[in-house]
Amino acid sequence: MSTGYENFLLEIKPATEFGEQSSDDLSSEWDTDDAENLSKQTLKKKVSAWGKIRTIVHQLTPFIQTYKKQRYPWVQLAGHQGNFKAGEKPGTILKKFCAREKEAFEILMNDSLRPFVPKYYGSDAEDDYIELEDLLGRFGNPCVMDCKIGVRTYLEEELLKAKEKPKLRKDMYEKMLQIDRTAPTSEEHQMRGVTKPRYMVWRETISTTASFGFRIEGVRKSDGTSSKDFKTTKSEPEVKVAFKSFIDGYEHIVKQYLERLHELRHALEQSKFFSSHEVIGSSLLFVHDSKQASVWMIDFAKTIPLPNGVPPLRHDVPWSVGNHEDGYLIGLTHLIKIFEELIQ
Ligand code: I3P
Repeated sequence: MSTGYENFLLEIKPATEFGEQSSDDLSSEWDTDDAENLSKQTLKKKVSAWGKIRTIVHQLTPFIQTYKKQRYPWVQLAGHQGNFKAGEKPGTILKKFCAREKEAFEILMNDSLRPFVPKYYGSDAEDDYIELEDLLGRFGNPCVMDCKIGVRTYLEEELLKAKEKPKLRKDMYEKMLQIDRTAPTSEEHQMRGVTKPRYMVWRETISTTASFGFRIEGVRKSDGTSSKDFKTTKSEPEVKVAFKSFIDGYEHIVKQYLERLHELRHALEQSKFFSSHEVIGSSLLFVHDSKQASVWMIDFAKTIPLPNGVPPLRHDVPWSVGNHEDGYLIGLTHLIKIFEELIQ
């Protein structure tokens, strides 16, 4: 695919997630404190204005609107390009700058995990973007699958922040409703909002995150069709159906995926980066065409060094507040098991 994996990622988000916002950047409208200060009428006006923008952008740019990290849909409406754009050098992409991700890549370039992450070429002078290898460049009409790894998808610090100053996310409440109208508590229904950790934990339990340590975020097949309809894919048979569909017609390359996953596990065991970082919200990107298959670790915006005094992480033990464990290896072990069973 000549356009790079940013386009794949742009495509796979469903329209229903268009209202996604960052708690850091955009949630003030939904903060309890702020909401209290607004009259009901003002709040109603704001919501309906938002709804209109959402509709317009949805009609004009149905794919770009739903990009994973896109938290400024009106910015898209104004022509901004979202989190990714084509790199200036061939074979590269530019990803919206995130200091944590930049720091992670800087360390990863000198770590045993280097062959398992996109090459990092630095950031621009203004720190607007980081430049990364386009992982799809070497594939012809690739099939791509994004699996978010770990038993947990929020940082311990997010949890702490939410406890100290709970913020209500209306967008997350609405996303919850779209999947299960009975999921919010009566109090949440009343407030028409949920906190981010509450939503994230709920998402973990309705999918395979909490049980298997990974979940499928999106799949794109070589015929160009894509789906992100995996939020409630929870049982092993359901995961296998999705994986089978992903490799349908390419069964001969599954062995390559397995080899790569075993190599990754070995590299993780050697990695100083891995033992010293809480890896949250990071994905494994599976890419294959008719000749080759490979897997990379991507998305390090929520990968952070352990605080002083916390012992190196094992990544294969349960999380409890304070131990910073993320269950990354629990997820990898399950993925390997499922691919092994698919070969059989
Ligand atoms: C989103 C998903 C993202 C998360 C985002 C959520 O939920 O969990 O990982 O971003 O939070 O809305 P969903 O997949 O159900 O749409 P981060 O990982 O960056 O926290 P956000 O809306 O605050 O960006």
